Amino acid sequence: MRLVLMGPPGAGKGTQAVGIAAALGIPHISTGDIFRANVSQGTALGIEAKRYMDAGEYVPDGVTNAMVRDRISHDDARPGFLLDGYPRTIEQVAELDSMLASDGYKLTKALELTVNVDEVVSRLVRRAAEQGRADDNENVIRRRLEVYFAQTAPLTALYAQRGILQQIDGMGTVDEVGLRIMAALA
Ligand code: B4P
Repeated sequence: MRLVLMGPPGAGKGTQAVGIAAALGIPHISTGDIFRANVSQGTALGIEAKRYMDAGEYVPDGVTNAMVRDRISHDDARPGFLLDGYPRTIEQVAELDSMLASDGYKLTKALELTVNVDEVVSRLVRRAAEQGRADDNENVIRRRLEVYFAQTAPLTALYAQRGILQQIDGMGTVDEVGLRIMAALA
């Protein structure tokens, strides 16, 4: 299975991806997690990514694409993978297609978690209080949502045209959403 998990910030991508990847025995590859690990280690990639993340903007495609190309070339990703938060732009979609095509593969499914805006804002505000993530303050959350709706939401139409989009209701408890996802993948 070669899967992508999409949805606005706070939709539950990172939350659900852990369980899906474990159930399917494939690695969970989160571009946000890789950026945050680099930020905390103070690498050159982390220093560059932090500028964009703290402002709620996307890290430039060139940087993100190279990072994903490298990650999915690792042995553990040969049988399949779950990409969480990638692709987020048209250029990333094209780049992912080319990464897969060079090995003779295609995406199996694009899963989109749908949630209303009030719910995602309240989840992220709650996470800000619990974890203090730098990009979870209210102004940055608003900007992340704008960027998502301008640049990423339209991508789901591309996957719908290909017949691989599966929309999943992301409202409800973590367990309820998880059961819906596993039913969609069965
Ligand atoms: P991400 O790390 O992907 O952050 P996110 O969109 O906010 O989603 P996340 O996975 O963390 O949260 P989730 O919805 O699971 O990206 C961060 C930044 O990295 C981006 O803004 C960008 O700058 C950069 N970046 C990443 N990928 C990029 C790319 N491809 N191109 C360019 N830049 C990129 O959960 C949110 C909260 O909701 C959690 O606290 C969770 O506990 C809670 N929650 C989840 N499900 C719930 C439920 N059912 N009920 C109640 N709470 C729930």
